[in-house]
Amino acid sequence: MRRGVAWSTVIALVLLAAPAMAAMTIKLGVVTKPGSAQNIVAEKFKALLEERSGGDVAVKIFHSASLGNETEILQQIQMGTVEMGVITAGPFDTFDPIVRVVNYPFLFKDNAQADAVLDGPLGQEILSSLESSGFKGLCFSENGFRNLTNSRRPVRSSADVAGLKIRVMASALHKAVWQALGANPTPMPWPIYTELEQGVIDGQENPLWVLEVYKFYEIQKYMTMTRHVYSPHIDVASLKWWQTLAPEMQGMIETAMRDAAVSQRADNRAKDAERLRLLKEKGMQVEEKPDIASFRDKTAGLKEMELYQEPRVQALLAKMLAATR
Ligand code: EAX
Repeated sequence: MRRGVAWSTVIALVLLAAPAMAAMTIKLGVVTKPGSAQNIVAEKFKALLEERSGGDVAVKIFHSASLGNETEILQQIQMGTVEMGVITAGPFDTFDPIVRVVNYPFLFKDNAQADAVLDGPLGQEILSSLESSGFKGLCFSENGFRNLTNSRRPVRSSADVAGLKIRVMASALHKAVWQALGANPTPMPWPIYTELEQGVIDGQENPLWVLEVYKFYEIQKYMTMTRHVYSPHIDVASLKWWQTLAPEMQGMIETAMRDAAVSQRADNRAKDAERLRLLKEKGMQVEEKPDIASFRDKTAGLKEMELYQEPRVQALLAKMLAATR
């Protein structure tokens, strides 16, 4: 008898403690690990949406490449087997060349300008364009401005880049940028610690948070603050899945993702000064004032290249350049 009472109490408590059963679970993929920029967006989005939907919607985050690399996550989103993703803009350019416009070297002069353009009508043109390749583009969060690191030598001007083996994302544009700079660019999906450690590649380029979260200060002695490309994430949903949702649900998801993105961008920027301090303390030799003109000169011809020749891509690049000059 005593046992029976105890069990029913336990069952009642378990039922009370169990969260309301979600009516829908959204699978969301990011390639990077907890603590990364993508994961911070994903976790904020999850918290906001689960709370605002009163538990009707659950978000399950797949991180650390558990769904594959960024190109593979995007393929699954296209097919609708994964509903959402927070994905670096770079690898999108094999799906839609319009994305090369945001990754154009030295396009944005600072964070405020990137926000103004990407949150405005020009950013919207990119998000809308993605529908033709099966993505519902929701908004932009950020990786941030990308800087060059390498294990070989200090780099002050573009001449010092000559011959360095630099890992680049799966993006024709990023490859072209480093070719123009005289490096030997090698496309490779994330993560790349082992390849750097073993010397398969000499260097890579990414924002400051990556060097901290992935401990690249252990294996990359030199950093140059090139800020050559502003690297957003594009926060997307599967268009196929999106079209099955009621307008209220679409609105709730869209707002939660936008709020998550705005909060992550602020968080990322607020941490940069401390990260720079930490990286120096860990022994990285940092060139804070490189000869940016030498990098700009060598990449100035990119807009004339085949990469940008599709008329709608060229037209948007011209508008972007006008809006940022
Ligand atoms: O955060 O592959 C890359 O270099 C990306 O920047 C990746 O998201 C690392």
